[in-house]
Amino acid sequence: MRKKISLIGAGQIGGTLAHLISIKELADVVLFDVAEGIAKGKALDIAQSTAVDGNDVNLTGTSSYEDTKNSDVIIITAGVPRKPGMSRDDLLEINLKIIKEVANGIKSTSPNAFVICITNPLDIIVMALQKYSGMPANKVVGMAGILDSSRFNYFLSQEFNVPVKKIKTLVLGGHGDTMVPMPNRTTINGKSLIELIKENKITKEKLEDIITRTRKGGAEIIKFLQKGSAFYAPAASGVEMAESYIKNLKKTLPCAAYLNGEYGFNKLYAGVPAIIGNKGVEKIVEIKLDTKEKENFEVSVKAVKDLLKIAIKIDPSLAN
Ligand code: A3D
Repeated sequence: MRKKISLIGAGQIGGTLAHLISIKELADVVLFDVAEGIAKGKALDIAQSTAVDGNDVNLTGTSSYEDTKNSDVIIITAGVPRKPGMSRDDLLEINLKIIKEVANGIKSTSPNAFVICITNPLDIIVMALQKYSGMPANKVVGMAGILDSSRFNYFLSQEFNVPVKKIKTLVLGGHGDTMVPMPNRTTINGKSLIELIKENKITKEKLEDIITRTRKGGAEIIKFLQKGSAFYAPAASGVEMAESYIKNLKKTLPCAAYLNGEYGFNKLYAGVPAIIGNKGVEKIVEIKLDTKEKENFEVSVKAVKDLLKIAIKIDPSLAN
């Protein structure tokens, strides 16, 4: 039987997710949105595109959680995106309310689903989603690290004029301005960035510029678009996580996962490499960080903790 993926939020990312999933024939798709017409309209449009491509999947649109029942995977983008000049954290209050509603909608209808959250501010919203829904922490993850790493990868490919496939990157930490791109773990044609600096193939300053551009990768796109934020690359990243779960690929993917002692942190979500297979997050991969990397990671996690304090002020139940 074909798998079922429900997309909560049928906006820019939700629609793109639906299209990518149908092209890959990964699963049947239910597009859910409070704006029912958008969900139904996009589902119908994409369903008609399957007849062009010959793809064998069903797509439906709805505003009833009943229709998302027994989903294998749920990807959540319900919420409000940033406007120019806004930080991800500015979305906290409104998106917390929305995520509570979503958690109530999915917990009884799809208690066994693998849930991928994309709504910002990511690390706190995924944490709230897990608490509100009571679903197991290994089945509730956030998408951010794949996107941040792919931005770092793309900028490096442009700089070195090397295909993206020849580059391996990793970005850790929270999905915010303190995210931690990892030059020590980044290789281009198998050579580490540190070696490439030594060989004068790139200056430290240029690399710093690329790291800053990666950290501000979302804002750069928002400034161009003026309305809405990035959606193609975020959707592609969400699909990679869903595919690894559905096909039990056990890929190691950077994502916002629940830490229970790993990296020295407890009861907190942060961006780390995690193995995703048919049991959800099967293992958090603990890579040995050097002093500088550890320091940067701690700064990033502190930013997540600070935002959690603000979230607890908004909703004290999140303290438990
Ligand atoms: P957008 O196109 O506005 O779509 C959001 C959709 O959510 C809209 O269609 C709304 O009608 C719908 N919605 C609002 N409230 C509810 C609700 N209670 N239940 C169901 N649906 C609801 O936004 P988007 O798709 O561009 O972005 C969605 C979210 O993803 C935003 O919070 C963005 O900030 C976030 N985002 C995260 C990343 C990460 O890397 C983590 C990247 C890009 C965007």
